[in-house]
Amino acid sequence: PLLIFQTNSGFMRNNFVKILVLFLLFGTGVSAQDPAKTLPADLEIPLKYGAERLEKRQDASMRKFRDNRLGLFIHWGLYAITSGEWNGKLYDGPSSFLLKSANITPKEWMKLMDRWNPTNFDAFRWAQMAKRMGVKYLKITTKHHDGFCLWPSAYSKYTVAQTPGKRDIIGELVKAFDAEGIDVHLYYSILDWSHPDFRYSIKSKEDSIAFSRFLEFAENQIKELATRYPTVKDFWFDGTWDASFKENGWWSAHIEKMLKEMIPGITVNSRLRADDYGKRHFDSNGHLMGDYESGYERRLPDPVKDVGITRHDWEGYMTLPENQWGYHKDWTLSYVKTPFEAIQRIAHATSMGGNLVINFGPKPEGDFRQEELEMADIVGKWMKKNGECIYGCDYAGLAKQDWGYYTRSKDGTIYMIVFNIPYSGNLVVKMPKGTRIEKAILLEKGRKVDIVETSRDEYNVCMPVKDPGEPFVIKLQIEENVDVEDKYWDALT
Ligand code: JFZ
Repeated sequence: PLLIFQTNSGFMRNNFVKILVLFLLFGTGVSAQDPAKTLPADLEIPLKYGAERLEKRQDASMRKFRDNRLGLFIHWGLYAITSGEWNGKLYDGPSSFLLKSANITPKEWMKLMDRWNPTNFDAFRWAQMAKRMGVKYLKITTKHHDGFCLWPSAYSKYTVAQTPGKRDIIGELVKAFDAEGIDVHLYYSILDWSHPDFRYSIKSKEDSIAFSRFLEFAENQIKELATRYPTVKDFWFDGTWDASFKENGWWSAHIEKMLKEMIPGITVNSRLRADDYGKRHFDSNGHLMGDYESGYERRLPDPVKDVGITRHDWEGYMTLPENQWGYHKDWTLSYVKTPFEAIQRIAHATSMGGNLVINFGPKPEGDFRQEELEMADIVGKWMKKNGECIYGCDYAGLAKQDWGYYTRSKDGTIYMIVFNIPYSGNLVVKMPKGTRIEKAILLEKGRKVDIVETSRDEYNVCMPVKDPGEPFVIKLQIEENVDVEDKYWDALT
């Protein structure tokens, strides 16, 4: 019936049916849908503001973004001062949402600017910590939802320039991280709680006019950031889930284009984007918008069910306590992840072709808390020893096994990142037909590990007797295009 409709009906009706099909296929869910669900080309609807391309970007900047694999997120702003507390009451939600959860007016909130004076802030010390941690890029909040800007924006009165601290935090960070060879990515929230022209939805002509002014303001700020800090490698947009924004998909496409003209090679996250029909991240035809999917937040794709995501670049985000981005004075309110859990997420992300970004929320004076320094230290030590299985590595195309995660380097080496050792001591590896494991080596010690072929294309990699006490890596050298010899176990009986 669909085909008859398509050949006999007019354009509008034709598209109506397609949209109906799209709706049935994708529903209205937002981010991180199953990316394997794309449409037969003849069912696609024409989009002016949809995906720019169907394949991964393969230029040098995108390859650098991908090879980086591990990043550091920093959420810093006035919420570090309140640190989850208002009028003697402690709020257990994200400290960066205090304005909302404690019902504070923007005017009252911005009085905190008088107390912004991070005397201990030293961008070079931050960059050195990042270097020790082994992160290859920094994502820094230029402006979070409250509207306070960490750079002296000419378009807002709520900026560092109007505080006792005065210093251009973004400028100092870009300089220090550039000097350490760590890429800088700028976070920018479109959602703005203190701008009078911001609207959640457009209900009247006045709303429409105000929101147009708001989009002009945001564009000016984005342009200003790209002009002031032209060495940055990425813009990461947030706060794009409201109806007002979704109705203006054209603007998100325009901003992506503008940034790519201003800074050649720049990457932009999918969360910036909405299409002609207000569909976010993935357009109405199921194609990824922006350069990488940024919907994996505080969770990661399932290693078995979600392998479809390996067709895209993506980035996942992890907070130390549950959903705590900015500094919160009380970390007993939720579980706090340990460094080994962070390392597991790093391995998990790389094994599925994604990046992982670990979030820190510095104190108002500019210091990191003890737990963060410890995280940086342990992750950094592990990355120093084992980084070769993460940086520049990707999805290996092998079936997930219980002991941990596979990654593959550009030269075809397979890495086994081991988190669980079975009682048998044997780590099972299933290789594709026509390949053979030539050699297994403990990455850290360079020592050979025994391998036994247990049935066709299946091996036991025999665990070293001594437990290394931390996640460890075995390197597999693979021989490809092997002639398959007949063996007695080929018989099925
Ligand atoms: C947003 C912010 O609200 C939060 O403060 C932080 O900056 C984070 C990086 O981004 O929070 C989100 C955004 C998207 C989802 C969840 C939380 N999501 O898509 O599931």
